[in-house]
Parts: sequence; C-alpha cells; structure tokens
Amino acid sequence: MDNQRLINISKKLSYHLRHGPEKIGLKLDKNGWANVEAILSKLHITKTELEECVSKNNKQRFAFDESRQKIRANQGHSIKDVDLELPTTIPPKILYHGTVERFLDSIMSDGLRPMSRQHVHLSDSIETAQKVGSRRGNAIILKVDTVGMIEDGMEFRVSSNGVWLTAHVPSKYLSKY
Ligand code: HQG
Repeated sequence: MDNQRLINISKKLSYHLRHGPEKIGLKLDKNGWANVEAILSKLHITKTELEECVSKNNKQRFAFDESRQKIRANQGHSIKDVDLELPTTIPPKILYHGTVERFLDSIMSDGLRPMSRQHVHLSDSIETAQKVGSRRGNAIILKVDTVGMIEDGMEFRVSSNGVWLTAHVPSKYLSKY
C-alpha cells in the first residue's frame, strides 16, 4: 500500500475509533473495541491493509485484541463513555507537555485541561512534547512535577503506545522548560 493510502486510512481509523464511530454506523464497546469485520466493510479496506496500518502506524495508535477480531485506539478518545481500563502507574518524576504561547495565560491560571479529549496528554520525552506543540506553531514546553501531583493524590495512566494520561494538571505543578 502506498504511504498516502496508509495515512488516509490511519486518519479515518483515528477519527472513528476515538471520536465519531456513529458517523459510519460503527459500535464501540465500553472499552473502546470495535469489531474488525465491521471496520473492514465500513471503511472498504482489506484485512491486510488494516494490519499494515496498525503495524506501520508512526505512533502505534491502534491495537488488536488477542483474538485479532477487535481493534481500538490506544489513546486520544473524546467519547466520554469509553474506558480503556488502564491501571494507574507511577510516572517519571518529570513529564512534558508541548503547547503554544497563545494558550499559556489560560494554562497558567487554569492548569492543563483535557479540552475535547478524555485526558491531558503528557510525554516522558522533550522531543515528543516538542513535536506535539509544533502541530500548532512555535512549541513551548512545560514541565510537570509528577511527584508533587502524586503526593497530592492525583493519578497517572500510560497508554500502550507510551502517552501519559491524567485528568488535570493544576498550574502549581507546571513550569516552563
Ligand atoms: C491546550 C496528538 C487553554 C493544550 C498529539 C493543547 C498528542 C489549554 C490543546 C495528542 C488548556 C489541546 C494530544 C487551558 C490545555 N487553556 N489551552 N487550560 N489546557 N490546553 O490536541 O496535548 O496524533 O487535545 O496545550 O501527538 O496537543 O492524535 O492535546 O494545545 O499526543 O495521536 O489545548 O494528540 O496525537 O489539544 O495533543 P489536544 P495535545 P494523535
């Protein structure tokens, strides 16, 4: 499959598995799984193409279940009633968030909010935060004091593709990198 087709299918998968399954009449279960056969027929793609999208995806955004009959997005959902049931985990002492200057005033007063997604997305690498921020302009990197957050009872989870997730980062745990 050529790269452009791979990207196109991947974008459709991201959208339907995270945000709008109903737009193609797809059903996700409570843990976010969709039936593979349903995806194939609704997106008009072959099983081989779907497998290639999953294995070659640059961020490993999707995963099959053990039976390989179900597929879900590893993170990034906006659908409220999907629960990936990830266990809480202790993160590295510092995590990073890439954003842009125009959001800073709001972030520094209100903290990092999930906005349209279920969670605030954080990374353990400056490089990844840089890439995430650069999607919107000149990236500004924020450091998150996870030790302080955990002491204060906040929780972290990590998706199977390595994105750190939390509900809210109050601004007192944030500083500019
Ligand atoms: C900002 C992509 C104002 C936040 C990426 C961000 C990531 C606030 C935007 C993943 C705010 C939300 C997630 C506040 C947060 N006031 N702005 N209080 N709190 N923001 O896309 O982290 O390709 O939902 O800084 O690579 O940018 O989809 O989050 O700029 O991993 O797999 O509000 O999405 O991955 O934007 O990106 P997003 P994000 P995928």
